[in-house]
Amino acid sequence: MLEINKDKKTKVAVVCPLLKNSANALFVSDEKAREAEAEGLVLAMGQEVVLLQTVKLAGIVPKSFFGKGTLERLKDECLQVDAELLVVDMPISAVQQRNLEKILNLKVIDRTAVILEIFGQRAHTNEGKLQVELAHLTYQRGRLVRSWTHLERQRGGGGFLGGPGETQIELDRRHLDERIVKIKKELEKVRKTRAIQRSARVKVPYPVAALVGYTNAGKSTLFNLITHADVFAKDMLFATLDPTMRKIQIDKNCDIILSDTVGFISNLPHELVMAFRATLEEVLEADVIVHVIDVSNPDYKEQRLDVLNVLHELGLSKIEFEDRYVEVFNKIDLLSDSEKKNFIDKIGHRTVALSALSGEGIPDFMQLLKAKFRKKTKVKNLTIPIDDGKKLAEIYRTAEVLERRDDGERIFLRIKCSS
Ligand SMILES: Nc1nc2c(ncn2[C@@H]2O[C@H](COP(=O)(O)OP(=O)(O)O)[C@@H](O)[C@H]2O)c(=O)[nH]1
Ligand SMILES: [Mg+2]
Repeated sequence: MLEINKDKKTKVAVVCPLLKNSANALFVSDEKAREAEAEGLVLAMGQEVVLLQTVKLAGIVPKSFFGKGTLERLKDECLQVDAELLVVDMPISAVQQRNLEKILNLKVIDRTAVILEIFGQRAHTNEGKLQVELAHLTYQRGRLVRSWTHLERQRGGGGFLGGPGETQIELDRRHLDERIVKIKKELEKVRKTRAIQRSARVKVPYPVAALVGYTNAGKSTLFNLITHADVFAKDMLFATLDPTMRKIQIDKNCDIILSDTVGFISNLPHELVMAFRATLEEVLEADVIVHVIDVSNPDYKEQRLDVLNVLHELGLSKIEFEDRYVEVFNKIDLLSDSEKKNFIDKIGHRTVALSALSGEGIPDFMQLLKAKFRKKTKVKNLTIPIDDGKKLAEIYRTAEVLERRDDGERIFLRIKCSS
């Protein structure tokens, strides 16, 4: 795991390598969108971006990933902005990482490590945590294979890079393998008992709306805008437990929890797919799923379908979609008037176009949420002791009281509340 100081943000330089003549080196079709995503990942990790650039490469240098010229320039630029960490937005080998760190005199991590860090910070459930740990161990294990130095040494290349000897690597590998086996067993167990665990889990006492969508779609911006605008967010019942969950009042007598989630990531390294899906399992438990789409991203259509496919694969049925799903076309402030009209025209009973930055369309979004949750309200009969003022106050705050009478000992209530 990365050693990150919780009180102070780490200054991060982000480099997106772009390989010439290699189609699959492109994660997304647009350089700017890719940079934005790489930046978004570092922000999601809770750190600060001080340098962000795309570097075009003719090829990868086996020893140090980048060539000499690029490295000299990078070193200079990192120094100028006081960078403390370099993120390479592509997988790099352990050897390349070690050499880059030496040359640049900076800690260096790759894209996979960044994503692992985010998942590690955000995994809540047992299964999620185990999946992330498994992915982490697999990643570490892969990085023990020093194929390049090994070859160099066989060829008489010197082995000047240092690092652990082969015996140490064998030991480390065995140790990792043992832990991997152990975690896989635990995962099996967790999966078997998952149904039981779910029902036993402390239920959040309010209905939940979960934000999903690609990294950089604007989920956190929307989350912050809505939860800060609302005075009821201030008593942040769950803020201490989890900063990605906040209570908001969307209507009189209707409090809900809004939950920000780990974003979808383009070209997710395959060893992280299971860990990511485990984090999404929680989303499926939400009462309403809010899919945030960045319509200014040239890939937004593919991304949208991607999210829908994964939600379906995870078990969200088409029928459920009707009342549990809301689609938000975000960043309409970046569109031309005619483009914008296109989205406004599509607004329906489960879609809304807005800008989380300018606030345009936010009232429509709140209306839509309200409508989704209104459907979920139920009428219930309750009886409470007449001297339980606290409970009574709570009921009045969270529900609509339709009828009230008492017999001197008990209060009988007929209320309308969210399920
Ligand atoms: N122009 C514009 N930028 C936005 C809007 N919403 C979010 N952003 C920007 O998009 C970037 C990613 O937003 P963020 O909320 O972190 O995305 P997340 O990864 O989905 O949580 C940030 O730089 C935001 O300022 C919007 O409506 N319009
Ligand atoms: Mg976010």
